[in-house]
Amino acid sequence: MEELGTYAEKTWCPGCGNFGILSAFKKAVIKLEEKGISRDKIIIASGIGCHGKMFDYLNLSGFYSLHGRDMATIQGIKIANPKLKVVTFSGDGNCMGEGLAHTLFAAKRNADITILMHNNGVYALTTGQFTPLSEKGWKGPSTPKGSIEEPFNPLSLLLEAGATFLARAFPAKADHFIDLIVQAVEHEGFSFIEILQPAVAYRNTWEFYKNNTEILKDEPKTYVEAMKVAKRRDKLPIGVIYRKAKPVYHKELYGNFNPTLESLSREKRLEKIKDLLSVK
Ligand SMILES: Cc1ncc(C[n+]2csc(CCOP(=O)(O)OP(=O)(O)O)c2C)c(N)n1
Ligand code: SF4
Ligand SMILES: [Mg+2]
Repeated sequence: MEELGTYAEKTWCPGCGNFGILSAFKKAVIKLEEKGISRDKIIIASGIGCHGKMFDYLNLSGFYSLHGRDMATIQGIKIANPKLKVVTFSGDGNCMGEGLAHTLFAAKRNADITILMHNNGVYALTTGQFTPLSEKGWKGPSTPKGSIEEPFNPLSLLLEAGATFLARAFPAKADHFIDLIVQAVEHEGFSFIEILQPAVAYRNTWEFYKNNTEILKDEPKTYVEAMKVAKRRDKLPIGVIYRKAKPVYHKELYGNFNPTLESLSREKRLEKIKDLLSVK
């Protein structure tokens, strides 16, 4: 566990839900290793925000991306070397605001990536503006009279877009959460976990989620059932909400080819280019 951490000082607020996400992810990496996925094959990325500090605190290879561009970054890494498992830590603003188009298109094409979305319902690092996931009426510095917009529902939105693995997690239910991360990374295709993450400084939701979440007893079997569960609001279901086997983007694109491991020599590339350009 310890060797998965780094020297970087943790600058999250005491009590922040991100601590639980960091600890769960480290434990999930160890479980994945026990299942044969070694840590050098797990590549991480992040967007910009409080969630992005996950990148500083994990001793894993990857790419600290731009705000909203981490979904594109890990898709690029995956198609360059399909042998790798690629995971991004994405904020709700990052994933559903600035980066929404990347997120939706990754789901549409069933890119074989994992998005762990820290849903704190706020642009936390930039001090508390509303995001596309803040509830109507939520008051912050940019919405002093309350947000006048309805939020997106990330799970129903991504289900509609074509996601093949969708789950919701609450870090206080640590073992349950770790198991969901393992399943999401193992899944072949687009996997997404909405993590209910209290941001104590701006939106302290610990008590609310403790009282208003429940572990799903039965995983929905169909798209219609999953949509119903994704839209539930009385109690927020946590667990796997949808899972489906479907061909993945990189295999549809070039079968089992691996551009990194099977790259051609310069001479062979030039030969191919000449061949392509020659008039037949
Ligand atoms: C292109 C671009 N736009 C805006 C910003 C400023 N910015 C940095 S972090 C952030 C908010 C992040 O919110 P979220 O993704 O929800 O992450 P959190 O801090 O809540 O974890 C913004 C708007 C930026 N860095 N880059
Ligand atoms: S501002 Fe919110 S998300 Fe950021 S470290 Fe503090 S509690 Fe955590
Ligand atoms: Mg946020």
